[in-house]
Amino acid sequence: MNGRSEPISLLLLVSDPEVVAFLLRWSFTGQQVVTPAVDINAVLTFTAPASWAGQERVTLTARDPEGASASVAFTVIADRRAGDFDGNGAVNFDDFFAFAGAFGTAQGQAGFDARFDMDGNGRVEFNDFFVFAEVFGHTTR
Ligand SMILES: [Ca+2]
Ligand SMILES: [Ca+2]
Repeated sequence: MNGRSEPISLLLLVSDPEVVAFLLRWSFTGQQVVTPAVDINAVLTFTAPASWAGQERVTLTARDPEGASASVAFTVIADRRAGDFDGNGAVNFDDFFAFAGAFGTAQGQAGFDARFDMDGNGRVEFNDFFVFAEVFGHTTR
């Protein structure tokens, strides 16, 4: 992410079409580095320092004037270069094979490489694969 995410229309997430978007109050929990913002058209963007690489789980809550609320959680991944393990500018099968070679390793074991531990929990496992799958196909230049 180059500082700012793709805009996300929250109208797609609102289940009550009778509620006009600008009557909803949006609030966020869980964010630390990223800054979520919702504009008057209920379009959500996340901003973060361009140098930041990582991910955060942000929960968005919409509250309507009657006090009903709904929440949705996002995982914000701030670095699209994540997953380009060989640094060739694309997240493709070569990276997948590198990832697959490290799959199942844990910190301290032979073959462990922190680059493949995409969620930073010390093990290369399915959660990391899901993160990788999300960036698969991206190009970085
Ligand atoms: Ca690559
Ligand atoms: Ca992991």
